[in-house]
Amino acid sequence: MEHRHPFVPYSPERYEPAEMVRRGEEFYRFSDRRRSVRSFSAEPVPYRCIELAVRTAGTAPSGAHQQPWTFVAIGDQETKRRVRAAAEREERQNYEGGRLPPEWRAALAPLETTSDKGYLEVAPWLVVCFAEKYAVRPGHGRIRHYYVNESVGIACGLFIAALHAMGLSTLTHTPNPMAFLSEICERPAGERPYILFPVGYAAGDAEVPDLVRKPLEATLIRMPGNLGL
Ligand code: IYR
Repeated sequence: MEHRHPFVPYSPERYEPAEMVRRGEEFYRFSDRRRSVRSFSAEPVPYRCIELAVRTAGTAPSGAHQQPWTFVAIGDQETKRRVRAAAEREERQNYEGGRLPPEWRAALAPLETTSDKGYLEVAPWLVVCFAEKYAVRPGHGRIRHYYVNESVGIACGLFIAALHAMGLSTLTHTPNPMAFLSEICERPAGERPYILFPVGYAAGDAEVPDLVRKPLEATLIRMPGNLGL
């Protein structure tokens, strides 16, 4: 951004320790109920929900506050069909054409994913997040963006959490390669497809693998000697 920002006071909420823990537990339990879904209901979802999820994504911190993200919402059946066809074309090469190295295939095997991406036509919305590697200002050329992957990753995390808060499901789908999304969504060269999110209600008969989350002891390491209550 060219202009400077005035500084304004900021006083986030404070809670008593017991209330902090209660709120943290509640948010954790809510987050722990979220699962990635590959089986969607075709039931329509209000566009307002997509707007709210993207507004939430846009609250993410970003390198130099450059906000290097753009979300494209696709609700049109014919465009969804084109996305599915292009994604499956690529994935057939991955799964059936031997493009996925054996080690990668082995890592995916427990999830039972295949080149069939039918959910891309069933979910009422496909939301494609683009990462803006650089901006183009007429007369200035390219303006480099910083920490694009970190910034866009955080924005996508918030997007997923917002959908979950509304009772909606999604999948962080990364068809590989996904350059076809730039073409279908008509995005400029500085933007790269980052994640394709089918968004909708989970199908009534949806099933998910019974995965176990890594325990806290393996996720958080407390170094000795630090202060803490
Ligand atoms: N993009 C492929 C393969 C795939 C890769 C990973 I890593 C996953 O966690 C899941 C799938 C596909 O969408 O099937």
